[in-house]
Amino acid sequence: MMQISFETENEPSVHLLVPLHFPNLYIYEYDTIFLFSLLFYKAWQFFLTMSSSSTLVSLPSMEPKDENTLQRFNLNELKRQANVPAKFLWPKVDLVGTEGVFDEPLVDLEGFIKGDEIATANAIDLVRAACTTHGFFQVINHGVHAHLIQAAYREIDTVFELPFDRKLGFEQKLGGYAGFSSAHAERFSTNLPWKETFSLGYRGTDSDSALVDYFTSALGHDFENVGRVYQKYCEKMRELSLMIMELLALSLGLDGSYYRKFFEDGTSVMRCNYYPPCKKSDVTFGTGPHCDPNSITLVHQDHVGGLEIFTGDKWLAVPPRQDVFAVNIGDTFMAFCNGRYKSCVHRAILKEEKVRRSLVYFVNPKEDVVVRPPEDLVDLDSSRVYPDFTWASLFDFANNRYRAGLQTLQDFFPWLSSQPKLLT
Ligand SMILES: O=C(O)CCC(=O)C(=O)O
Repeated sequence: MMQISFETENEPSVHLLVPLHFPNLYIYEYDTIFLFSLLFYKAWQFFLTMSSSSTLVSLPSMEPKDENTLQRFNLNELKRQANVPAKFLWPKVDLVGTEGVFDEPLVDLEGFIKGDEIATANAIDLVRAACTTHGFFQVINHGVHAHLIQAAYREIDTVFELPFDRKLGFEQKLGGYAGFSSAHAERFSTNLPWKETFSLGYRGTDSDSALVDYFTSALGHDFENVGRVYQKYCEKMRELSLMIMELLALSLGLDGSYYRKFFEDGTSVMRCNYYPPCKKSDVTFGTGPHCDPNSITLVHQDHVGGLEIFTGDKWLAVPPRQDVFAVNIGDTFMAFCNGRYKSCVHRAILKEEKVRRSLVYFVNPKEDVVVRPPEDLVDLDSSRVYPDFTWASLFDFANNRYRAGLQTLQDFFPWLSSQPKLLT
């Protein structure tokens, strides 16, 4: 289930409870007839918006505020308190409990890497089944050394352990994506995630010392080794992501090299998540339910566990394994394959007593790449599920004008059609 909020200047804020993928509508708070009329009106507005580039568009999930009016929260102090500030409380509709454990087979990459045909065919079948059902699978024997993964956790811990004021000194700026963030409170003021993050951009074509330079300029020479480790880690994530792009292409019946070309010089974002313990873990989230706007995401979670995916109308816990990477399909890949694969709905829950960490690598195409499915994936009746867009325009929307959630693409296209300069 998810909550859709409509808010315009002339209308009250109205909330509809909509099961994911919209098979039915359930309603609360307002009179049924009024709501269905409003829904019809909204659908009509949406239609008009899609057909006219001059229509003004309201952005239901948009919440950026003036940076100076937003509060900052030091979670390492707040974690000791029995209650959490109201801004961290999530609406009841989102607080659905975990209903099982995700136990689909792991995708073994060893045979694929070595060129073994049977192992590759097996991997392709697993990927196709997972991506058409929920957009999530886990890979093993991926070629990323356990020591490197452990070093990545250890090194970023030294950043999270810095005094709060020092971390605020390299806080993520509005409109930017790199730096420190506590609860994304520099951007949002409600439904805050209970976590600290440190993010950086990575482009495979940059110099071999780009991340060393980044860390030393943000934090000083004591942090050179953090830069070295993340330089190596991101290189490995890039290699792995290109391998997965190949597997995804094959699983869609395309030439294995089809998607690689869009991602070889893309700017990916590495985000390290640090989730302090939370005494109110039943009413808060580490990361709330959402789909990633980017193409695919490679996630490593530490031994504590907390990653969950939504599939078969249930939230399932993904048991942590130190030897696997989880792969989420994101909105952009969903568009790249004409909706054949689903963008994965996922979240991260908190522990009352334990710190949890995860390493998340968001894979993006080059900014000016036009996201368009290959002809082979456009059905016989020529239906395109999504119009063309550039990654730069979706990134601008999702990062600067909107709060990415469960329906980012649905809200993005009306906005895009109101921006003639951005239309491809
Ligand atoms: O921490 C996790 O396991 C997932 C985090 C996530 O989905 C995110 O940072 O967008």
